[in-house]
Amino acid sequence: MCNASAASQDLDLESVRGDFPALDQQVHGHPLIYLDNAATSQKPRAVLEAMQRYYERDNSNVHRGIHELSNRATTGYEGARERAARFINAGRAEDIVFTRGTTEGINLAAQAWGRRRLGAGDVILLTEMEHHSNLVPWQLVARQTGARLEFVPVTGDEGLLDLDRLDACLSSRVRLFAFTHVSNTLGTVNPAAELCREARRRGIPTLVDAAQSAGHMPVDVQSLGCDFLAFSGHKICGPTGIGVLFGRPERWAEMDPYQGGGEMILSVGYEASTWKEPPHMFEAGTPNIAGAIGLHAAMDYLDRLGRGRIFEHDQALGEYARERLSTLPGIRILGPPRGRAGLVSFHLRDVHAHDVVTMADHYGLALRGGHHCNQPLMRKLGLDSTVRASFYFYNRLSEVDRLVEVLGIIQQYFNRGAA
Ligand code: C6P
Repeated sequence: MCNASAASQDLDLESVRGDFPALDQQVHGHPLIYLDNAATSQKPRAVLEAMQRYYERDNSNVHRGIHELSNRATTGYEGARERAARFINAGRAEDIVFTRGTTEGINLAAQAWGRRRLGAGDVILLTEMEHHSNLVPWQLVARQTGARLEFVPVTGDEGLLDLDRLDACLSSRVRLFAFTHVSNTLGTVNPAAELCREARRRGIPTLVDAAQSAGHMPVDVQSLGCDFLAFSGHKICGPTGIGVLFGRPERWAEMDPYQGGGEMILSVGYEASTWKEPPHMFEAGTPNIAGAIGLHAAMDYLDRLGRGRIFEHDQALGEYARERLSTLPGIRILGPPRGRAGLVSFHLRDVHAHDVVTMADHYGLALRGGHHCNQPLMRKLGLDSTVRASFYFYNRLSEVDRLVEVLGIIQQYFNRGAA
């Protein structure tokens, strides 16, 4: 039996839940049980209030004016950049570029770095468990440059990277290794530091997709040793439309601008222009100022709770859920039995994932069903969809119990129909 109850007691769950207005509601006559945190997390009052305060008092454009409100907006925006650097131990605020989210961060690296640095015959190494956001941008850049993609295999339902193949995969043709820290479908926590170390030993730059890890565990780019790392604000209690791309100074130095426009330039002529240094070179146009301020509040909030504690709580819920779910007949659970992140993805025999999610919604349960933007992995596993329950620090063990109970009701309903 896992240490689920011990971990839950470490967090003062009731007071934490009280910080999240959205959790306190009924859905279809039942108390909401929000288990779709891998898609997006709920937002604490501290984040909502920080954004409201900004719009009510400081709303202005950044870096343009020298009036009081513009100075306040600039201070808030640049303060968020410094906070983001501390959040992932980046060392320098200049190495933080604000993006719309993980997807844009990876596209930025692919286009601004990959397009300039890759050529025919080069290999971009990914893994078989990548989210479409860490696959399609590399497919695009491969088409543009003549590079090709290769993949570190996934072992099967237990969802681990086949590390015995890593050495062969990291061949002399590899110019970049991009991989997810935590799989949004399998719940696997990849050994990111080890993967970066092996790549670095061979002189290969790395990109870590931290969409599912940054808000759930301590993430330190210096101890990971990665070259790029991307994450989204909305999955870590912040607002939508803001994210972070970290890059090492030597990587920024190898890059062309991503987009052109205001804010990123030094001097513009009719024929040609020059641009600022990173990070501003990569932030064309008016940025998401309120988003950055909300993200700042979210990072403060998470670090007050402690991401180490959050990880323990998430893991305990994930393992408890895996154990309880395995008692259901005809269930196929993906991902490792132990050491998993706080999400469980599964398939129920004879019931389509969309039917499960639709029926569960009538009981107030928010789940996700589908391919979770992991179509090639699903195909490899012989599935077209799974149901996914994904947890965060405000979820309770009793919500897992209710999930299992409702799934039992759904199975009974469909089995009666089939009889
Ligand atoms: N996964 C999920 O329900 P954006 O959309 O840019 O904030 O994040 C993209 C992304 C990248 N990598 C991983 C590992 C992810 O899980 C996600 C988003 C959501 O699982 C939406 S498909």
